[in-house]
Parts: sequence; structure tokens; C-alpha cells
Amino acid sequence: MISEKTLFAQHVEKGLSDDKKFLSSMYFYDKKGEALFRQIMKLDEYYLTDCEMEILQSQGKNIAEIFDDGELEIIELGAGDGIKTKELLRNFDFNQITYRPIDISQQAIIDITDKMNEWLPALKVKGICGDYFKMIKDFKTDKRKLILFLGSNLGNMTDEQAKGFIGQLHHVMNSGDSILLGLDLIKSENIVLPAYSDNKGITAEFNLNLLHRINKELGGNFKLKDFSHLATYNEKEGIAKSYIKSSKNQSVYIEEVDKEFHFKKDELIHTEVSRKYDLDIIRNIIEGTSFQLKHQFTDHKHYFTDLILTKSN
Ligand code: AVJ
Repeated sequence: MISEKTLFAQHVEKGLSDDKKFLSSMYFYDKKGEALFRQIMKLDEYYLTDCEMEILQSQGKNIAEIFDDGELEIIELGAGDGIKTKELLRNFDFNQITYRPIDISQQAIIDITDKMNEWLPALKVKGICGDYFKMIKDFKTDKRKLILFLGSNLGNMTDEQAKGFIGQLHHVMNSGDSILLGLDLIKSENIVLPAYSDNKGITAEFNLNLLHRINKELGGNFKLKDFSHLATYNEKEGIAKSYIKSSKNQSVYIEEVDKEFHFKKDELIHTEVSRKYDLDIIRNIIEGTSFQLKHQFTDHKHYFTDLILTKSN
């Protein structure tokens, strides 16, 4: 087994050796990154969380009614802080459902279980620690499933990756099972861009935390003050991208990789895509599966959507 540290080092070496440097947003989420993301969700500029919260608060009852004919396993991919999920779950019949949050972080599972027990004492909660697909397979039962993938988390994937991911989900689901998929919708730059370049600089800190992690975990010597955060958004294609920009010509040595990397002034490291969606893009992603778009819920500003995709056969 290759250790997590080695995988991280290999990824960093590959990404920083490329002509067009890149690092994966997957590595944002250490303890500090998770705390920063929780702060991002509370920012005025970061409309995504509030919009999805509105949908689940105002239409959670309608969503629950769609599934009210018998037992249901509600599996959530990525446990999160549970606040939005609670708004949805409180509408279900607790005699019929089991809530199964899945997360790679053991602590995230413990936290969400404690919170749900406190908020909704009658709800059965069975958290699972580990990789999404392995876990779904492991409890592949005949029980009816609803898989929650909220917060536009799919948006960190390219459309190709999203197709692969949705295809894999399709593979471990039975006909009649559904996904509740939360997606950010394509809208104008003056709304999207501030969400990824907030005034307080929290998103900048979140992005630059990647360099901090490389320093801490791989023995790098990035000087964070010599790099800055850059967010872009192309309204036509509906993709926001985040970069780290080198403020000057400089070199950085990373012990664990035993290599020096050179950065030109204004050179970019691509760190994240945040895809925004419309129905054509979604249809393209589910093409080749038997998922059918059965229901669509949106907030009153039409910024965000929660879709129900149901597997037919
Ligand atoms: C958690 C992937 C939905 O892309 O909007 C927030 C992460 N990045 N600010 C997003 C994020 C910068 C977020 N997702």
C-alpha cells in the first residue's frame, strides 16, 4: 500500500513539473482547509449554501413525499456539517429511513452522528468511514436507496470525470434508486466571481492553504506572501477556475520530492474548477446511463438546483 503522504508527494511532483502547473482541489481539505471551507459557506458572497438551504427548507417536504412508499436508505456522499441535510431529513418518516453519511474522515462521521442524534433523536444514523464506491458496494442491499450528493460537489470534476463518477454510481444502484444532486447553475459573472474571490480573503487563504500543506507535510519552502489567489469565470462555458499566481521569479524546494521547482513572475498553478450547470450539460453527463431526470427544485433566484435522478433499468 502506498501511503497517503507518498501519493500527495507524487501528485505535487507531477503537477508542478507540468508545462501548465496544477494541483488538485482534493488536497484543500486538511483540518485547516475544512475550517476555512466552513467559513466560506458563511460568507455573503458564497451564495451556494444559502440557496441550497432555501431549497431544502422550503421544498424538503415535497422531496420527502416522492420517497414516502416504504423503507429507504439515505446515503450521503461527503458528510459535511449536516445543517442542510437536517432540513431535508426532518421531513421523512423516521420509522422508514436509515441515514448513512459516508466520509473518508473518521472525525467527520463522529461529528455528524453526534449532531444528528441531538437534532433528530428518532433518526437512525449509521455512518460509514471510507471511499464512496467501496462502501456503497459493501452494503449493496435490495433496500431502496436515495443517494445525496449536495453542495455542487460534483462541480470540482471536469465533465468527463463527472460522467465517470455518475456512471460508477449508476453501476452500484438498483432500478428505482435515486440520486438527489445539488448543482450550481450557470449565471452571470458579477454573481459567480465574488463567490470565489471574497472581500475578506477567506477563499484566498483556502486556496493558498495548499502551499502551506506542502510546506508542512512534504517539507516545502513556499513563501506564501510571494503567491496570490486568482479566480476566473467564463460565463459562456459556465466554469469558474482558481489559480495560485507567483508574484515573482522564484524557486521552491520540496524535501519529500527532493526537487526544486521554478516559478516565473505571474506564472499560474491551476488548483480548482467549479463547474456551473444547465440542463444540456446535465443531460450530457447522465447520457449513457439509465438515469432519468424526474424532478427539479430551485431557489427563488434560480441560482441553484437540486435534481432527482432515478435509475430506470
Ligand atoms: C465544495 C466544491 C462546492 O467549488 O464552490 C469554495 C469549493 N472552492 N470556494 C466550490 C470551494 C472555493 C466548493 N465545493
